[in-house]
Amino acid sequence: MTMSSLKSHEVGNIGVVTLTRAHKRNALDEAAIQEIDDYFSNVPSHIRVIVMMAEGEHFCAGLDLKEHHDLERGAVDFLRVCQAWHRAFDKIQHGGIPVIACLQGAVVGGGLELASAAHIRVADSSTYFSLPEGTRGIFTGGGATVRTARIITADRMIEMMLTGRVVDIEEGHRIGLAHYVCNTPQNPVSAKDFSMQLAERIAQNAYLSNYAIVTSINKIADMSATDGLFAEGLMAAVVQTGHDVQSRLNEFVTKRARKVKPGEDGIGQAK
Ligand code: 1HE
Repeated sequence: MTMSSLKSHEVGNIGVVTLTRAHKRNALDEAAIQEIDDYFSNVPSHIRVIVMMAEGEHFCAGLDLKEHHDLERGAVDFLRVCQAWHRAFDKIQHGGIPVIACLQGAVVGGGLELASAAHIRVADSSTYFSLPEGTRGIFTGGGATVRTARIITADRMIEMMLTGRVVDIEEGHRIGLAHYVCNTPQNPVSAKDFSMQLAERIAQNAYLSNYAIVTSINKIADMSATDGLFAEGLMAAVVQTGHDVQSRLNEFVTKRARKVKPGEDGIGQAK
């Protein structure tokens, strides 16, 4: 499917959605946010994992500053913009399907908010991060205060926003903005290939386990400990009755399952 800022295709049971406004560094205007919302609202039922990538040298330059400038939005207009971003990115984070963001170049402002909604971030070595809102006279509005702060801590986010500095890939990896770094001497595979390999691997997990992982852990983090433990038990009870649990356990019992040992996880050097 091709829209004005997005295109999508499928590789087996993996959905690939690509930002296609590279000439504007994949800046997100109102149409792009609506297209992201549309894609994640209508994921076909056979899709098990989604890889979100971007054309060009930069993943995403954040809010479309030209549109924002030209529209001269008032407070309520911009509140509505933020709510549209929140709706779209909530569908990424809480849609029940694992989403891998494949990053390169600038992942800045709203681009970092978009990446923060994904469950796994795989970065090319060219990737860098920034929250330059302060220097533009605006504030984050696409969920960074909730999602990015949870990843890097509120303390680090405040420092990044006050200075507007660029966080390079080494620091970004260390503080959790990227889970994996690709295209390095240790991990020469491209971020796109690595993302697809991870997607194939994750697609082999039990569907219900993946659903529980991507929907319940973030929700439980918002709950009290008492509510969280209860919700965890309920979620586990549902997952445990999934149709392929017995066959997976049988693989272990009959010594056919892969053992959990260092060097045998098949993930390689990108961690
Ligand atoms: C844009 C945008 C944009 C590029 N909105 N048009 N985000 C920022 O503050 C980042 C602003 N962008 C940049 O710092 C640079 O463009 C990049 C480092 C990302 C890339 O640099 P470069 O040299 O490769 O490209 P360029 O020449 O700066 O830009 C190419 C074109 O993309 C150019 O348009 P053209 O018509 O002159 O060719 C740029 O104007 C356009 N472009 N970035 C609109 N962001 C819900 S609140 C979220 C708040 C935020 O996201 S704040 C962060 C905003």
